[in-house]
Amino acid sequence: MGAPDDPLGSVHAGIHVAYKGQEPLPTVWKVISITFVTMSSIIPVNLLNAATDPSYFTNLVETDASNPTVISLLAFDQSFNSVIGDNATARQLYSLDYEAFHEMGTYNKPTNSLYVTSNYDSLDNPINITVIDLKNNYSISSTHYPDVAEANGGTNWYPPGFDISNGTYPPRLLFCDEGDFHNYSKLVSVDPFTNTSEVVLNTYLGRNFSSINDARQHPETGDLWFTDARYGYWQNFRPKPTIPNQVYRFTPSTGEIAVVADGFDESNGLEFSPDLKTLYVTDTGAQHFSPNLTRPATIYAFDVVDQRFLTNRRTFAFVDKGFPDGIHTDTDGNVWAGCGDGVHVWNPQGSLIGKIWIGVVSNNFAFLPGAIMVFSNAQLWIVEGVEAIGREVCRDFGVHC
Ligand SMILES: *[C@@H]1O[C@H](CO)[C@@H](O)[C@H](O)[C@H]1NC(C)=O
Ligand SMILES: *[C@@H]1O[C@H](CO)[C@@H](O)[C@H](O)[C@H]1NC(C)=O
Ligand SMILES: *[C@@H]1O[C@H](CO)[C@@H](O)[C@H](O)[C@H]1NC(C)=O
Ligand SMILES: *[C@@H]1O[C@H](CO)[C@@H](O)[C@H](O)[C@H]1NC(C)=O
Ligand SMILES: *[C@@H]1O[C@H](CO)[C@@H](O)[C@H](O)[C@H]1NC(C)=O
Ligand SMILES: *[C@@H]1O[C@H](CO)[C@@H](O)[C@H](O)[C@H]1NC(C)=O
Ligand SMILES: *[C@@H]1O[C@H](CO)[C@@H](O)[C@H](O)[C@H]1NC(C)=O
Ligand SMILES: CC(=O)N[C@H]1CO[C@H](CO)[C@@H](O)[C@@H]1O
Repeated sequence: MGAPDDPLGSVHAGIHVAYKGQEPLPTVWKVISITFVTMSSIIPVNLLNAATDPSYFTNLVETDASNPTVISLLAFDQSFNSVIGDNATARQLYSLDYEAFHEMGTYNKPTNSLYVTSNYDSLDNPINITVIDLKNNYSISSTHYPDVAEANGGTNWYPPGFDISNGTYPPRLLFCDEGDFHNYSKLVSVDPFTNTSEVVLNTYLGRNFSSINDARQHPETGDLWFTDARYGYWQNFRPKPTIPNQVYRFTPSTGEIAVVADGFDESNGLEFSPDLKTLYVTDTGAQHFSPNLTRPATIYAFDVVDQRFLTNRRTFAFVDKGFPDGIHTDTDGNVWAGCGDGVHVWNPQGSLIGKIWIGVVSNNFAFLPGAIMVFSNAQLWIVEGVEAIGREVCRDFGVHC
């Protein structure tokens, strides 16, 4: 793990692995390295120079992709300084020998922890839920929950009957389970305080989903909006798909389910604008588990009509590096997505205004009050002193914004 000659020092932390179900709860203590990398101030990008110099960005910032330790804030537009915060700083929290930090990144107030899914490894080593304890120096542990086979994205979950908008924090997490050769792909509700779970949805009226990828709950209707893609099939842990890649809307109180958008290569992340009038959907078609750069690496925007339908599909952004995966908006309507070299940020008009650059893939990230945690699989990074406020942060953390 950490380089033996690590000049920045390292600490030892314990990782507690709790496997649920019939199995006992083995505890595995591992030595990990926590490296602190202080960041440079915001680096301005000269777009006119970049327009005629294909190597401009290679020369601007670089990192060792096999052991990334650099994190930079790149301003493609001056407005990025006030969005990220003039005094924002960033550091690496973890560099592990397995990919603990991949997707989700949902906060649960009763446990004061952030829930992150690990990357897929093998059927013998199923995807972990990595629990980051925010009250205890970001210490991490790995766990599995009943009924959750191979989790990917997810969100906070207010079951029917809970008042979503009254500031009561959600007691449950919703996991998008990609499934495997035996288990359905499904939405599973988990109470991380009691470690109990409940299957919310595992079929489209009798037909199987392929690999449910990510979900959001509409904060006014309570409907779950989610995407389905083929990654379990591409990664050889799901059967051949029998349904297109689509966006669905599910009403948990009645069981009604509808397809609201199709025509994707790989429908992946999704997120509402803060005024709930726009839905953004990322298409990661450029990656089927072999990359193909002529397929989509695109964020599409739709108008949300009557809180139920999508119209006016348009190309919001095409990313210059990798593909846009997990996506979140802030309270000013800026759109943030995990991409091939870090987190990219667009204003609501679709102009790229900045990047949290790490030089390697970031599949997702999470807004905390005044901070952003960036997931790059084996590494976890934090940007502190952030001005932008995540769309759901005030509600989820129960803080006044
Ligand atoms: C940033 O730091 C400078 C110098 O310490 C300080 O004057 C300024 O108020 C800070 N800005 C914010 C937004 O905190
Ligand atoms: C789950 O976590 C344990 C350590 O806590 C690690 O050994 C294992 O490889 C992880 N599995 C995955 C798929 O990340
Ligand atoms: C948190 O971790 C840092 C880095 O190892 C250490 O300096 C600090 O004392 C820790 N704080 C607590 C409260 O454990
Ligand atoms: C919010 O709504 C829930 C469920 O309706 C209720 O139990 C709770 O007391 C409410 N909280 C506040 C602060 O109004
Ligand atoms: C649907 O998935 C279940 C659970 O994996 C499986 O038993 C069933 O055969 C699948 N149905 C079809 C039509 O593929
Ligand atoms: C739930 O699991 C966590 C580990 O993720 C453990 O710390 C906690 O004690 C468990 N709670 C119960 C009620 O079993
Ligand atoms: C890349 O994808 C395009 C569009 O699907 C396809 O026509 C092309 O054959 C693919 N190229 C390779 C090398 O697979
Ligand atoms: C997490 C989970 O529900 N896993 C199940 C997958 O399917 C096998 C075979 O039916 C079960 O034994 C597992 O419990």
